[in-house]
Amino acid sequence: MTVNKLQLSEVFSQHLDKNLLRIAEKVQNSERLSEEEGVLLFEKGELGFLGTLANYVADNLHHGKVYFNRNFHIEPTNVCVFTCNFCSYSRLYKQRDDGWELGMEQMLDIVRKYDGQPVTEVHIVGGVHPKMNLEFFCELLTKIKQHRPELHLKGFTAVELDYMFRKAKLTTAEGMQKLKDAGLQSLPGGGAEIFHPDVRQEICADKVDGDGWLDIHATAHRLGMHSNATMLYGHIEKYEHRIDHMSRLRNLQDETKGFNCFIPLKFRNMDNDMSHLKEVSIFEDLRLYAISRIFMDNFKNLKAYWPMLGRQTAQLTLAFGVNDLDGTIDDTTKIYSMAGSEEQNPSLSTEELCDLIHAVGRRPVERDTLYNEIKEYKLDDATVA
Ligand code: V47
Ligand code: SF4
Repeated sequence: MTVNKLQLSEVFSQHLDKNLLRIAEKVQNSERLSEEEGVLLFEKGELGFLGTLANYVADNLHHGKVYFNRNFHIEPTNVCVFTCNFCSYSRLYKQRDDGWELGMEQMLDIVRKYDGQPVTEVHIVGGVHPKMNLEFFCELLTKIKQHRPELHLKGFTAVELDYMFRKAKLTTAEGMQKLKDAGLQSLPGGGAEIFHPDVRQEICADKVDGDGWLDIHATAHRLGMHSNATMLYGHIEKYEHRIDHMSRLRNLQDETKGFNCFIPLKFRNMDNDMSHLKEVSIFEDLRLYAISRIFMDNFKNLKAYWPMLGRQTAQLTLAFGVNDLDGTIDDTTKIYSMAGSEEQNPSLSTEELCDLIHAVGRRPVERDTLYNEIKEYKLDDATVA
């Protein structure tokens, strides 16, 4: 017997939980999901169902385009005054012989290494060193801008900024303005972890709290800067905490429209104080990316950070709502290799990134930090520099 389309949709709607069906209708009508609906998706949404909805949202927004940028990182130090339990990267000041502390010239040498190469962004992020202060970083930004004015300077998590501003005895707005005047253009999304105090208290009690993180980003947005937002998932948090986190970001985005993208970061368990926790499965990663795409309706871009997920899982996320793979990186970050990622020396050429995206039927597009399109790479492009 042949089953016509009408019968199939009837079968489908009988099989689906009524509330999930209602969510699918809301997504189709571009209606915002409530926090309860977000939690329900985590509790009951099957992978295929979530993927279909997330793809629907992403395709409407991006028409198969997947963004990447050409960037490199500077990690000034891994010495840190804080003691986040999930961190495999940091060393306390008294153990600094076991870590690294780059001087001004060493960091400028990293910038000079890219002279003549078509990178558009430097991402500066590291531990919170008690002796690297606001003045030091303003000097660094000024010198990078003098050397290469067109390079976009994205730097410093809200955790680093909170410490820098407090030490300089400045308000957030005053401190941010100083960095902006020195050349800082946007903020990365790190330090957000999970905002809810019940979880934050257990995993990173001593650094800026959720409200403080949001306030720093709101201040940057009000000064005309853009920023990213992350969420560290897959440790002790519950579904409710994930949705609470996303909801707070969604609310701030309604107010300021200053976030460029949302980046879920998977907890990796090597060599840290939470190593006893198992990492979540790739299946759960994909569900989370899909739900993020469905729930975060005012975030245009959803990024899978491939050095943390591994390039194959990152490629899979492209079928679950992701439209951005970050950048070429060129082996300039250690945060995830030290936490046990399969990417021990993360670096992808533009050609490799484009191949990875083409292989799943998507359209690779190079972007700048603010998501202005630079170039689409077609399958038959002979050379990709
Ligand atoms: O805040 C630390 C995370 C973040 C672990 O904005 C860990 O474009 C997993 O935020 N397992 C810093 N995650 C990095 C970051 C980032 C990365 C890439 C792009 C952007 C962007 C921002 O790394 C920290 C923390 O959430 N992290 N340790 C770990 N063991
Ligand atoms: Fe320091 Fe950041 Fe590591 Fe926390 S996650 S210990 S703030 S480097």
